[in-house]
Amino acid sequence: MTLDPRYPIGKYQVAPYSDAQKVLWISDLRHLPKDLEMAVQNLDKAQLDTPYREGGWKVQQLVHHIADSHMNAFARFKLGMTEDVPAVKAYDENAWSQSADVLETPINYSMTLLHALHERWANLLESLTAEQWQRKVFHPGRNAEVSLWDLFAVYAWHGKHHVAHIKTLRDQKGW
Ligand code: NI
Repeated sequence: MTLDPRYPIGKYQVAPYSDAQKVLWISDLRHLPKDLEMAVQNLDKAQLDTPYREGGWKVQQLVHHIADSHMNAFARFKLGMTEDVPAVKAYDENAWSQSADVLETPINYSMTLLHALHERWANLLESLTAEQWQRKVFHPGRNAEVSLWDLFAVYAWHGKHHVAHIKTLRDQKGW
């Protein structure tokens, strides 16, 4: 079997709502900043400027991308909680990943951001009732209404997906 280097842990999977699944995903979300911090530990500038695969983003971009993505995600959850099926905003993640803040800001700033953001986000998600998990947003990228639960499936996976990119690169390079 050939592994697609873009998907080291596979694509995200939806799962039926359950308390057990929720506890697991919230735990993944809470631990993501620490997991990411460990994945980038002791990487120097040249290593951070290495693409995780040919034609892919550099480690530097991956870290800032997770922050960009999860700031948008947090806003989507808050909108979904407080408005009736709000349209959420799509964004051009490739364009965002080419801007100066991503290319030049040391990654520890996004690490700090992610530690704070994930604490807020996990606390928000822990407060949701089973009914609130079924609240919906309109996702223009999918042209469909998506429940907060199904949205969560994406983000519980998303951080681990990018951490796996970094870990795979380190394994391949022997770093
Ligand atoms: Ni991503």
